[in-house]
Amino acid sequence: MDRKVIKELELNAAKCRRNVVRMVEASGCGHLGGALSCIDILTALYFYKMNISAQNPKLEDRDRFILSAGHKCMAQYAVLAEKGYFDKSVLDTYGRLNTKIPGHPDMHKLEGIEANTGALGHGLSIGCGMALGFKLDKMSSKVYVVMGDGELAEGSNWEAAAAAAHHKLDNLVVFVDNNGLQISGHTSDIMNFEPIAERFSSFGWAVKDIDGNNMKEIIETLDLIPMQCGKPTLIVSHTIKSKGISFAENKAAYHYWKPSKEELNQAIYETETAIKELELI
Ligand SMILES: Cc1ncc(C[n+]2csc(CCOP(=O)(O)OP(=O)(O)O)c2C)c(N)n1
Ligand SMILES: [Mg+2]
Repeated sequence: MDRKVIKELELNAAKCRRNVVRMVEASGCGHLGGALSCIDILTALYFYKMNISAQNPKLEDRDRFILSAGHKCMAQYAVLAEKGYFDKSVLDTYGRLNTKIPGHPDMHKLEGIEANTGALGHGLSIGCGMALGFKLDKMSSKVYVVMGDGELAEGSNWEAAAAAAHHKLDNLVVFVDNNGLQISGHTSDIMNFEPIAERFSSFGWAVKDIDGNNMKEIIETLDLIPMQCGKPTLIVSHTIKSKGISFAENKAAYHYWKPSKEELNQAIYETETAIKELELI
């Protein structure tokens, strides 16, 4: 793997982390933790893997991305802005009345959003339907879904997991952003779904565990897809909630962040320093 490609993607992810902090700065609050744990995955998908076009967001044979855990949407807005889907000044309207970028993604408000999400447990079913439709229409489009580990507690996911295997949806790729935390604590204490990979494997999926904050590992995994012909792919991505902001990492309290001035300044400093360090390499 070309080191330059990885560095460029890491720099994009760093810029996206700064975009997330910018949104919180503008609105005063936001779902920080889950956005920052999955942002490396979204960066890799949008900048490296998916067949999409910011200039032509409705490209017929585009790949589809569904953020099933819709509260992580600052990550998607950050990446879409960096890709040029909209002007970065829109980031400063996050969460405001009539904004294009509300607290959960709305396909009727923003180009690039393929499904409305926020109520957990629906993105996988939507993704299955899309992937099955592409198969029936003999289209090459792939469907990528990002879910949370806490989200796995929604029973609808398991119906979708069975259907995806039954219909041999090898054009469906799912990342579980396995940061170990959900809204109010450790996922293992609230509703344990470990071992996640083994459970999906028993449903007939091709599975892999990765470090979901390691760009090289994400890219190398994306290069393997589809991992098995005739099977949907599940990538259990071990991540750190609030990754990139030292005082917030791995703490359930930063699921939703309403920063003090000091915390905000520290987060701006850390995310800008990360960009500068990567630009020097
Ligand atoms: C159906 C439904 N129930 C509850 C919620 C409230 N809720 C929002 S985020 C969240 C935790 C999700 O945890 P996880 O999937 O691990 O995502 P992370 O917090 O790690 O980003 C919950 C329970 C919701 N959005 N939808
Ligand atoms: Mg989680």
